Amino acid sequence: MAKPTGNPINDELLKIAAQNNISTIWDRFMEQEPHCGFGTLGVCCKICNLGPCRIDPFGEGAQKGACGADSDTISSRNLARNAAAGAACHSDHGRTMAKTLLDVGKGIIKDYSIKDPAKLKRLASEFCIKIEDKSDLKIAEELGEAILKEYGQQEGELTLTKRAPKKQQENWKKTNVNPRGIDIEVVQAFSRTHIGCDNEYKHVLEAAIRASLVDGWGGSMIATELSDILFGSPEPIRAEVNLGVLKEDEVNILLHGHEPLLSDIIVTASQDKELVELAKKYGAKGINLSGICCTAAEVLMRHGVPMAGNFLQQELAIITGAVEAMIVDIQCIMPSLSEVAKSFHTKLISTSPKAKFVGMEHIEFHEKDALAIAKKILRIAIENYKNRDRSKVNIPKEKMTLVAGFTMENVFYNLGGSFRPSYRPLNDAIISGRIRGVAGVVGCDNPKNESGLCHADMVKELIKNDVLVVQTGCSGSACAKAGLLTPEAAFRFAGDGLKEICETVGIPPVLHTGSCVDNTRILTACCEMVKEGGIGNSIDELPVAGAAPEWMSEKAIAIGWYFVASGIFVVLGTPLRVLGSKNVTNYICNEIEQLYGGKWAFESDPIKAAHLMIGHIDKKREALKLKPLIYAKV
Ligand code: MSK
Repeated sequence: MAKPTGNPINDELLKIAAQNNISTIWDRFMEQEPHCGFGTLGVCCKICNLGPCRIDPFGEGAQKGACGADSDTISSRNLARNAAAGAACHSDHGRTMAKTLLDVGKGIIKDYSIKDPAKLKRLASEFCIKIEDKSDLKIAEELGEAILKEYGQQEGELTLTKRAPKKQQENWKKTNVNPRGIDIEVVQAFSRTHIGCDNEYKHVLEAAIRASLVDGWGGSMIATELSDILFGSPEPIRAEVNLGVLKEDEVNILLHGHEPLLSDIIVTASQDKELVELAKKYGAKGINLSGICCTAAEVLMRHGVPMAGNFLQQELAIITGAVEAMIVDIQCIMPSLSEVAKSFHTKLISTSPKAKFVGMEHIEFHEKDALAIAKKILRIAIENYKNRDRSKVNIPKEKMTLVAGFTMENVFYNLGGSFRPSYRPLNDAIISGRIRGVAGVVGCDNPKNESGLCHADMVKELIKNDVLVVQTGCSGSACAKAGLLTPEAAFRFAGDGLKEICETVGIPPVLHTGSCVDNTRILTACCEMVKEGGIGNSIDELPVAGAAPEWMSEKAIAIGWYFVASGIFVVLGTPLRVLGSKNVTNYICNEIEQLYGGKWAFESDPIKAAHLMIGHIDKKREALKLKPLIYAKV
């Protein structure tokens, strides 16, 4: 019996899964319980073949691994490796975008173009590229080269770290974590944590921080910037979310994964008259695209493509029996999908040279032939419509509207209205006590929690207390499903101060800012808030906080680390696997604040976690001597 998901739609589809002996993530999760205590506490070491070794957390059994590593070394090494893997994943995504920009600039790739030339020029200037009278393509070529060079750079510093306030840059230099190049920091996190290398836990964690900073201020930030340049910067857009976006009478195609290169061109290809006609020939009314995971966020933000669901719903989407094809690239794609799909007609198509999946058809995607490959994949999906077994179709009715597409350029432009496009109105709203502060609530969903509820409960509590919330990833879709991402949500859920601002500007109290890599939009927003003035001279002085209530991926660890090292208080719903080491836990949850201004906290109750964040925001307001909240309740 699967664990209750806290979501009636999921529960209905899980009943169908159970009737058909289909195993889902909730079943497999239950089979893993009780989870290994050593692994959970971070005191299991599998790094070399002396082991696996484990430390007895109660102090009765072994206190050292065979090589002599203690719980401090083991847990910090594990954590550093997790962060490096997360950073590698995002940075490789950014690398693909940079290589594409370069090849677009050189004219080798023709199916993409420069959609935001103003942003191209702004970013090129940051990389010290002279604009002069160069064409957009020439600038793109030079920018692509400059960025790729930074991936391999051996010394110096990353260009985009210069966006950070002076104090953050000084903190990184003082503590010797200023990242030199993207690849070197990821590689070094692995080399330093090899058997017999770095074993002083604070020094090991320097490697975790360096690797994470190259994610936040390097690979991920590059991925976001280049996506905007190549696919267009998002603008606020209304769309729909939840499995109810699937259609009974259309060819349903799910776009799942992370890199927007394929998904964006599929949106273009899906409008091809010939393909639409082909769909009609097979008896469908049209082609219905929708997204899962962060690919959903990418095509939602730029094209208004509906979001079918978040990470935990990928198997359930197939169980609706109404999906002709699920097209995947990289990250967060469950290996179980092919097993689930055996009971239905859904075709699973993997596309990335970086990831193949057992049981999936692989049609490799190459940017040079982007449109042709996209059309080929769509054709396969359309031709599969005739195989849909109507007796197996169970599309849930539920869907919700949302407004997404907020970026750090347009969101506060919205706050300022067309006459005052700057961060001044946001800062003024915080100074005057209408908005208490800003919280980023981001990250995955996890069967350890009641699916999505932690996100929604935490966010409701925050906005009730006048905290403006910004979101990315699966957290964004969880809250969208709960109806929190519409301007109307301000009237139902927000405190009076936040409500007043949302009403004036016409924005939701919860702003969806994109995919996992787009967490860097939140970093950029913090830099802009500091620049605008009046609420702190560095990121750590701002009345802001972050949370990932249901995190699960290694990318979440890298994201959390780059926020902490940039001065932000980050609360996780389940702890990092360090609790087996008192020293490491104390270091990252307390001492580290002295070095960076940010720190970690762990709290599973979303309401209590929200109040940890509110308490932190209030502490910052007090330090800044800001006015009391206009409509204070708490
Ligand atoms: S998709 S990393 S489950 S947010 Fe980015 Fe969602 Fe987490 Fe994957």
